[in-house]
Amino acid sequence: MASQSFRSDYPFAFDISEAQDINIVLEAFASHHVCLLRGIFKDLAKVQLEKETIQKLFQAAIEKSRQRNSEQDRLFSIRQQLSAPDLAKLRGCAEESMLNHWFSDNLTPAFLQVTTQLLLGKVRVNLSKTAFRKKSDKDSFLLPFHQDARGPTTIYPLVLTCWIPFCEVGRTRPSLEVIARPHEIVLKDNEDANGYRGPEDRIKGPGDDWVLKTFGEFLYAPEMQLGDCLLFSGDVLHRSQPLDHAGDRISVDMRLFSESQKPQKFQGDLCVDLNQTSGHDC
Ligand SMILES: O=C(O)CCC(=O)C(=O)O
Repeated sequence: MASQSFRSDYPFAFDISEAQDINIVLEAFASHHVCLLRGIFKDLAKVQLEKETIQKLFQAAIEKSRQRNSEQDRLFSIRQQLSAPDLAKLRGCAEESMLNHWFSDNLTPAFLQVTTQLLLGKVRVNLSKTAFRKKSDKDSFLLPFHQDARGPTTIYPLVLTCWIPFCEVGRTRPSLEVIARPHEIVLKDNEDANGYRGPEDRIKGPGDDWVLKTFGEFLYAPEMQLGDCLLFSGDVLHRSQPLDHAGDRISVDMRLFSESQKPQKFQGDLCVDLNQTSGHDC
């Protein structure tokens, strides 16, 4: 049985390192649309040792992804006409396939099981949407409340965000704050509260004051460390924890989706299978 986390004030927190039964996690996700999973790596000591390498891999992959994106803007009009192999060449990136190996080698079977069940299919990761955040990256370090994607009307999400800190967060380094409340009473499609135009309006967002006033009682700012992740569906309002004098923080946010339900907007992005070894275009 997945054991309830030591933080009993987070009704959505679970240690899955030795999980036999993930139903309890799935039930919590169905009601909160967010789960804090602890023990997501098979061998924490190994991950601790590899941290620096992983960070470099991510940084290189993200840098290449940014270059590809500006190239992509330029090529946008002709992109539709490119064949799949040409697109693959345009996007080929050794770091991304190495990261792909790394995730499949290091994540626990329980993590794969939870994500597979939530997405109702084989899990793919959109690496083009992944970010590795550091304080020195001033433009994107602390984000206000926003949603990553509009959720569908069922309880099952098309896109899951998987947020993994590579250091302790929540006290001196900013954690991720989430509004954990049932889907049907979170902002609806096209709702225009406080000028919020939708998920694309990421930086403007609905306004932190408005979110806190409206949903403040559901705000959680979990303390997390290496080996934990926050998994949530696209409709969940979240922001970087606004800590005073926040220290450097390294974290990764990945977008997971089901092979059988690829979101249109991921078309052409570089995606990898969570439990296979080669990268492909979406
Ligand atoms: O890492 C953070 O502080 C914010 C990440 C985030 O909210 C996002 O990328 O959607």
